[in-house]
Amino acid sequence: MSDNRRNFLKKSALLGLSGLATGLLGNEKIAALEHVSETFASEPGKLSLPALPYAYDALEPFIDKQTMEIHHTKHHQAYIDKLNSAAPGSFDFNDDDSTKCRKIDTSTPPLIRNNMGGYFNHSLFWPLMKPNPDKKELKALGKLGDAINSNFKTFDDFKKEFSDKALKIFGSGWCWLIVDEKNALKITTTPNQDNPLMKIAGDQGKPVLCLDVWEHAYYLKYQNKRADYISNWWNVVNWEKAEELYKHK
Ligand code: MN3
Repeated sequence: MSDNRRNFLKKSALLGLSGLATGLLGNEKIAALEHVSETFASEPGKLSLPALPYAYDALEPFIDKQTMEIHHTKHHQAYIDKLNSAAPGSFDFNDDDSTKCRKIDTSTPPLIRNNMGGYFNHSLFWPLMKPNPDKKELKALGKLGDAINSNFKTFDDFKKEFSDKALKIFGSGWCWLIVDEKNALKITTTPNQDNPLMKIAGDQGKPVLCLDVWEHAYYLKYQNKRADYISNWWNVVNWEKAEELYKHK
């Protein structure tokens, strides 16, 4: 079928439906229904896609525009849609996001565990990156910088350990810098969309920095070269945001 023909049929169907609805309900009620559907979209407690704090092409050339756009509007959105469609009662939408993660244990249904992780991890990942055109802020300074130096000897030692662990994740997962219960910094990894707040995590703690090493995060630009993606990602880390997360640990 040609595009013109398809569009014509689509328009006809829409006109037919709205005409039928107008006939049955009148224009005022149609407007009221539209209002209801808007209300549903922003229903309190339901999750919505956080805006990206920069343009899709802002992290070029290290992370490409197409990857950012698909990653944000398709992958991140899909986790949110699946979570919002979870059966009523299976999930408390009124908890804050960290608490939602902290409640996840071995008895949590996979739909909740995977999609809550997907929603939370990406919501954290976006603001932990930013364009750094002047290359002035490519390492942690302040309190986090001091803590990294005392926990890992030097910033380069930290970077090497983080990169190595991210590279070695088998399949899909995330690499994290966390503050553990003893107030120490630790680098850890989680499979799939798990995160260190969850009860099921091997190393539990509060995230300070995270890196998505699912292939969808880099494959369009880097194909199988995960190591190149990781080494380029250091150019777009938002250390101010990491410092903020560390101070509010
Ligand atoms: Mn991802």
